[in-house]
Amino acid sequence: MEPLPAALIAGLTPKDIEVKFYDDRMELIPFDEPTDAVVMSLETYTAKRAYQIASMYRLRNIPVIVGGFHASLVPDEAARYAESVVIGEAENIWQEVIDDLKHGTLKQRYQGGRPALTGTPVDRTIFANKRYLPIKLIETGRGCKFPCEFCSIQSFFERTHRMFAVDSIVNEINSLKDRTRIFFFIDDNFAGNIQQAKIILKALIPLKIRWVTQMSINALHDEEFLDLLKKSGCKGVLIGFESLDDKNLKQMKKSFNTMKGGYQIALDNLRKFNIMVYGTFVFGFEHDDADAFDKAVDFAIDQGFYISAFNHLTPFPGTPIYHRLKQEGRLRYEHWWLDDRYHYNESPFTPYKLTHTELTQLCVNARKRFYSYGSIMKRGLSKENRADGFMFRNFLPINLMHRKDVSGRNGHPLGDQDWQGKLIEVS
Ligand code: B12
Ligand code: SF4
Repeated sequence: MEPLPAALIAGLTPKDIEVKFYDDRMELIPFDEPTDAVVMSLETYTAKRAYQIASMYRLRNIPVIVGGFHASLVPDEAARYAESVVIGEAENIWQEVIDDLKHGTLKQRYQGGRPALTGTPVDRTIFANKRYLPIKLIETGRGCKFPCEFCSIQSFFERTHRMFAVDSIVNEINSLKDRTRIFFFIDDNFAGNIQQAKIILKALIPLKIRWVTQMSINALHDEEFLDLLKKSGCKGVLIGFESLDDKNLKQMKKSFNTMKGGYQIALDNLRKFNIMVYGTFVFGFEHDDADAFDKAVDFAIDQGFYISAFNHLTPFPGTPIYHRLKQEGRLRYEHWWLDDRYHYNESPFTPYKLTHTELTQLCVNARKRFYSYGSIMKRGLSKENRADGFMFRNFLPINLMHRKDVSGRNGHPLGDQDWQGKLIEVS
């Protein structure tokens, strides 16, 4: 998918500055190309690769500026590999960074604020001639007020939630909708403010678009909201179920998941509107034993989820769970995202009732069962998944793609394993 942070930074950059964008996932970076500065957005899974890239530019004395979730949550680490670290949101601070860069006075740290979300300067022209999925990413809000212990969002946004101005959302969609089959509203929680979301939904109805998003389950108890969701063209929602065990939910501070009678009632409410569900589950919490996986897969198949994710808990740095697992002595590698011994899909911590290898394997088994041909057939024939022609046509390709990825990333290193260089710190 098109990476929105890059388009946003490009859009914020004054027009007298020439911007070139390279997507390291799909093209080679021409490290010899002349440039005055290099800018990167860091997530925890991409941090190691970003530091490798920064080291390549350090050899040429070109300043590297980083921002994003990972850089904001562990700025001291990021500052070891980048001349300048921007903490938080870019909008209110980027102009100052550029001015300092022009005057040779780049600071080591900048603190972004909480910009008013009145409009979005996203510049998607940087994606021209690159082959991305035909889905457009749109922000309609930022953050989430819930306190889930494992989630980077509550750490980064400090449990705040804001929505973009309705006009700016409508204008952005209108400028893209002729070239777009489906939109992905990438909000952390589209239902973070249900009353405000209803205003946006009403404004979307005349646009006649298809869209999907992610939201917390409490919204499924509001019938008016669900009705508007349907009328506005929403085809599917990602919902973080995480666990079927109340004790786990309580410990991860996500007990609100089972409010008003629990999952079954919430899903029955949604089912009336034929909106598909992407259900996500996380394993390795204190009360998870080997049975937890089959229970979750049975549930996901019985509910006819369009797709589902079964992942091990990941202690992202800067989250409360990272600190708790560290205190409990459960982290197998303190900085797993940089540790050469750590690989994709491996549990970076020692779980409670399972070994770390069992946790990894049981997640793979769960995915295998959920994406087995029998399960795909059963779910594909369910009423909700057949209700919409567009979603039904895509059901099989999307499920087969996930089937291929059941263990596809297992054992892959983080960063580029063929990279021959050495990480070079800022001196
Ligand atoms: C869309 C999305 C995806 C898409 C990817 C889309 C793509 N283009 O490739 C999909 C669904 C594929 C995906 C996958 C994953 N994702 Co994801 N994803 C998101 C989501 C919802 C939106 C990202 C986005 O575009 N935001 C809009 C931009 C504009 O916002 P932003 O990145 O926050 O940028 C702002 C600031 O951070 C800052 N900023 C950012 N970069 C920079 C750079 C500079 C220089 C500056 C100055 C400022 C700056 O300014 C921006 C504007 O204010 C975020 C949540 C979120 N709110 O961002 C999670 C999120 C980034 N994903 C996350 C995760 C965990 C994953 C997965 C690992 C999940 C999994 N188990 O497989 C995978 C793998 C990702 C990987 N890199 O390997 C986590 C990352 C946590 C972390 N600590 O790194 C997030 C934060 C969600 C969460 N709940 O914690 N994801
Ligand atoms: S509801 Fe979702 S986005 Fe909000 S804190 Fe919990 S996991 Fe994160």
